Amino acid sequence: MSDNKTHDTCPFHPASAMDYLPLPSLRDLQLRRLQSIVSHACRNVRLFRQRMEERKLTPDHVRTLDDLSKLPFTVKTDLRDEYPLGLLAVPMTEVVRLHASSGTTGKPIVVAYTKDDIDVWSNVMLRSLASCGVHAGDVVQNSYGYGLFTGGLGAHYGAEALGATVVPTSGGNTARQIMVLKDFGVTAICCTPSYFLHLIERAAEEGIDICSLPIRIGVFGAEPWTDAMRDVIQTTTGIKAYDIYGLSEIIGPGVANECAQQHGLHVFEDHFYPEIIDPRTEQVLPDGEEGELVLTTLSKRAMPMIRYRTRDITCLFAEPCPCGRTLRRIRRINRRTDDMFIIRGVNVFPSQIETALLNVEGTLPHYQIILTRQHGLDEIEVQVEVTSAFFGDTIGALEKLQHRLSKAIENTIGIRAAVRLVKPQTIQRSEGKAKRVIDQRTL
Ligand code: DLL
Repeated sequence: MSDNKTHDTCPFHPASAMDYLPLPSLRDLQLRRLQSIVSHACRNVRLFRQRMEERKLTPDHVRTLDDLSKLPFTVKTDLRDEYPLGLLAVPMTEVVRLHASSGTTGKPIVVAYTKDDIDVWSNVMLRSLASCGVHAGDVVQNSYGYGLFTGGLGAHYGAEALGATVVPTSGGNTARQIMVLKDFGVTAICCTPSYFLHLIERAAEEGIDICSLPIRIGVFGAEPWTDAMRDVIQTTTGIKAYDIYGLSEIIGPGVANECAQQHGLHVFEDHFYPEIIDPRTEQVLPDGEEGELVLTTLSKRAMPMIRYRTRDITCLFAEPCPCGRTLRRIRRINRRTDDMFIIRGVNVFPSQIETALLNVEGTLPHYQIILTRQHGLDEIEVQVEVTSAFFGDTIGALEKLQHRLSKAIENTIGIRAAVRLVKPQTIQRSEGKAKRVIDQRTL
């Protein structure tokens, strides 16, 4: 990493005190909030009340945090079925904001916030940014999309609450983003990791070396990205790249965030209670075991989510973090139960391919996976950009690289993939979440 930038400790923000709450107080707070939110949801959300009645449960059955495991799950299709606002738990007069997440198919899901919910969101976003080392006086370029997507406004309110200066560039208009990055004294940026890679590339084309700019922090999320991708970003720009996680159904960004250790994301457990379940048996798994993350909102009033199945795969680290936060951490999320594809009977996640590709010298972090079916047989082609230096090399050298990549993928996923090396800038760039897999198989 470049040593042009200082990554020193930053002033402590009082709101971050909740990150260090002694465990007995935290568990006590969680239980009180859980009991209150379950009563609220039971009183005001028909679907939840019905499901509780079917199980012969009342809010009084929640006497300990472990009792949470008796409660019914909520899933994404519940939000679709109740479109737009069937899960609303307060009168519309108390709703100050709606967001929506489009997903890949069909109707969007709509989420609602009261004024207090917006304050909770700003609080967890403030704490997220603070745990990445952002502080008052920082200039934050916010390139998450503003609009129905939660990224833009979520990061905006958090950065303002922290006392930082926000530059609300939103997504897109890359030339203007680069101008802002260069001219406005930007010290931190919020965007998807794939869009930041695009910014790095475009800046380089304009002869701008990000290492020489004051920017020192990136707060990247909304899509999976690997440690290999983090290494690329940190070494080419000298910034520290932090992972931020969240989802619209729970609040937006700010459900969990990395600290300076960059080893797992602390869940803001005073507001979101995490469980890990086996997605098949739906049983709760012990800390450390991998499964599907299930989240319960402990404070959100407009649209409480009880045991929401995120489909994100991770595990909980219960051991204390050297940073001193008492909040449990989740492992970085690079898989969802629904982004796995099956090719010739083998389960594959795009992140496995990303790690294999980026460990081989000469590749760029831009790739796409194309799945086809030819004569009844599934085929996988991985298109990956290679550096101009490599591309200008001899055919022999390119063939060697292709072979090395194909081997690296085979060693990781156990099946052979066709690798197509493409010139820099060939694969379509995204301004928001990158699309890694194109499945052309007709099933
Ligand atoms: O992506 C909220 C967000 C905005 C998070 C900005 C972080 C930064 P949705 O559009 O509802 O909300 O998508 C949520 O995106 O269930 C994950 O599958 C994925 N996701 C979000 N953050 C990460 C991350 C926003 N850091 C879905 N790593 C989630 C991996 C992530 N996947």
